[in-house]
Amino acid sequence: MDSSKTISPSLAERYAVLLDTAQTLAMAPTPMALFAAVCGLVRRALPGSSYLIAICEADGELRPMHTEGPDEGWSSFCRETVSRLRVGGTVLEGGHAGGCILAVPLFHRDTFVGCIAVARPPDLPPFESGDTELLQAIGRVGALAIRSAALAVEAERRSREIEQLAAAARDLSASLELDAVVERIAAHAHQWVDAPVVVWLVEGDRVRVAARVGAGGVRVGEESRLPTELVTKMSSGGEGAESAADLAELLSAVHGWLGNGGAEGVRSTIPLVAGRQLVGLLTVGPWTREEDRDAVRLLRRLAPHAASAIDNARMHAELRRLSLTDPLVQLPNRRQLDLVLERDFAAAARGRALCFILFDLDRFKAYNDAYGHREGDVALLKFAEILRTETRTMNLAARYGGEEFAAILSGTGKLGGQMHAERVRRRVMREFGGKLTVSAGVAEYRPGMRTPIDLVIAADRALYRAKQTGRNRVCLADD
Ligand code: GH3
Ligand code: MG
Ligand code: MG
Repeated sequence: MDSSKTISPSLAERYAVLLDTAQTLAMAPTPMALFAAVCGLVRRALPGSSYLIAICEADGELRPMHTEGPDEGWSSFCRETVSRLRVGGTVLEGGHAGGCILAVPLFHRDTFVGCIAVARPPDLPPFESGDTELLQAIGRVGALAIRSAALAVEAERRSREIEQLAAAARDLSASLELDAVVERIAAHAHQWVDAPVVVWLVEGDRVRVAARVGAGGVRVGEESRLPTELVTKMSSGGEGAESAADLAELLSAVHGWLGNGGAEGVRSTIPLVAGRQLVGLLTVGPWTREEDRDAVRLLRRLAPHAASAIDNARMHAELRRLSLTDPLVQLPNRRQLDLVLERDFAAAARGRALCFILFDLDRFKAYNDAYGHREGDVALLKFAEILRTETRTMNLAARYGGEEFAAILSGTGKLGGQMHAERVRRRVMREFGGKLTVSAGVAEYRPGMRTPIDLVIAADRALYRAKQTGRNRVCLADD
């Protein structure tokens, strides 16, 4: 006597289920309704406590699509049994608390589509061969519909992802400021994955923390050196960079550096490669949720957009730097001087001291005539270097134009300016051995001045006096 007879539906009922299957599947209006309908049929035919319909996804993983009843740890069940199911095997094994689980694979033609599983608690009789055959029969009838539904779900998920990706890529390309770009990358990643995020920028062989969201073992601004060889290999292009064995070495360095803070979960690092250049890294984790796996996959697809946004922002910064730098002497040019003077003049109007100095090389035309234009250029470079090293980094030394240079000393008055100009003048005497000299006019901000031009005119007048009274000297503006 088979004890299952007492709990299982009659043979006639089982056939009725099978006959109903095709019709039920044909009537399901949506993929999710279809999964629920299949599950309902299985429940009618095979009493149990929990049910699972899982789908084999494009990456070969088996994912729960629909479950009913208490969770039997279906996600890990799928991971552990997928290799057996894929080759057509039926799975019959112990479930929670002494129960048992029966799972059959679904095949459409020869393609592994997914599986149906039923869990039965210990107080019900164990599964028998008739149960397996019935489940297989339902699977055979339902496989095509389940496959189509799974494809529809997958297509919908992908189109949602494409929308998300497009929106994020648009957002990243909307800014040309590097700081804003890395902040946005971190914000998007954190929005998608429920875990700490760090954006690293690679500059030469250095890697620096550029943005961070959520708890993490590193601070923005921290940096470290990477083996140059590694960066070169990593920069070998998108796919190559991902698969390079060296990536593991790099990541373990970065991950070791991040520390784990005792947290469980997976940490993922995504290389940001623009062109053939490794421009940064994105680390997310530790993450634990199943849906974070999809989010990380999506982040990998965002990576090229993130990398090119970083690249563009850097290019923009470089162009801006070039447009503000004199190409011959590599000092800030007149344009940058005007910007800084505007800013410092406003601060001076609020009470901060400000000194402006104009330098003009003496009889430079004659110097050119005597030594040639090329030697003249060398002299300009040398003077620029003297001015640069004599000027503190908080101040500004600039090429004003031709053989004229300027210094803006913020927080300094006329006497401080005079000392600075004198130091420069004496060094020129020393380093050029008297063959070239410089004159300077020094002016400080006065409350009557209305615009920066007033300050420049005052310095120019002082310079004119230096020229008139013999050159190779520093003159102060009249009060
Ligand atoms: P002063 O003492 O009155 O300033 O005499 P000066 O000869 O220096 O003044 P002037 O304004 O007559 O001549 C400036 C010279 O600077 C003329 C110009 O050829 C030269 N000069 C300007 N820019 C450059 C440059 O980029 N390279 C070189 N080699 N010479 C330059
Ligand atoms: Mg001049
Ligand atoms: Mg001159």
